[in-house]
Amino acid sequence: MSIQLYFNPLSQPARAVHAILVIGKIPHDLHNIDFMKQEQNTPEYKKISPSGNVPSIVDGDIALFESHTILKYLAKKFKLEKLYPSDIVEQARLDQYLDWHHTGTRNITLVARDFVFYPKFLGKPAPENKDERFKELEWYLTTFEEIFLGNGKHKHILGFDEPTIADLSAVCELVTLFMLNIDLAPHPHLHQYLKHMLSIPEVNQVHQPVFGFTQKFGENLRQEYIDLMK
Ligand SMILES: N[C@@H](CCC(=O)N[C@@H](CS)C(=O)NCC(=O)O)C(=O)O
Repeated sequence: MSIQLYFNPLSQPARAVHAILVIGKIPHDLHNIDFMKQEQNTPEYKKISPSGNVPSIVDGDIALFESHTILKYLAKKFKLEKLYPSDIVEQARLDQYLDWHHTGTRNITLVARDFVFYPKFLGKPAPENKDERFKELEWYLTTFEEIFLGNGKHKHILGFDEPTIADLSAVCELVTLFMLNIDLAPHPHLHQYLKHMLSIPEVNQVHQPVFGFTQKFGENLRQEYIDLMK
């Protein structure tokens, strides 16, 4: 039976789940949830995802929301050992990133939401603490490079030989930097990491819609980002 994925291609966590389905060659059907039509808040959808968020999946009798829960479930169910090893120590190491992500890397989207998406598409004024929020974001980017990329020593998060679900979650979030147009020059390890992750065909594939969106709506896009969106 195919996995039913409820998603939106512009959603970072939804792309991460889409990526594991494609990488793992897991049979699946995609159901686009249109935020403009508020489809995430219908009573019918909330039976699947009570939080009213994407991604969510239905697998036979079970419905799940929260991307990291779904990524772990799919990796375990389909024995995608490299993406989420069965060894509990390796799992715990990856869980460190997955937990940190929600209040760490995820800040990229929160800043983009408040300073780009809401003002641009909903006409909502941007908060006044722009300098503070961008400074805080810089701190998270530096911390990501230091702790999780070992300041360039690691090709993948925490030095795993192959990409893991931590990398899938991270790269989907990092791509939102493009809309923020943040200068990557002070973050060479992050730049290198993005280049590598986006060269993985399946990861690149699930990003094509968001690349189209970014090229259409991104303002004064930096050449480094244009080069990454191939
Ligand atoms: N922690 C959740 C975050 C999910 C989330 O924030 N999804 C957003 C899209 S990126 C959403 O569905 N938003 C619906 C809304 O804002 O109404 C996860 O990792 O799955």
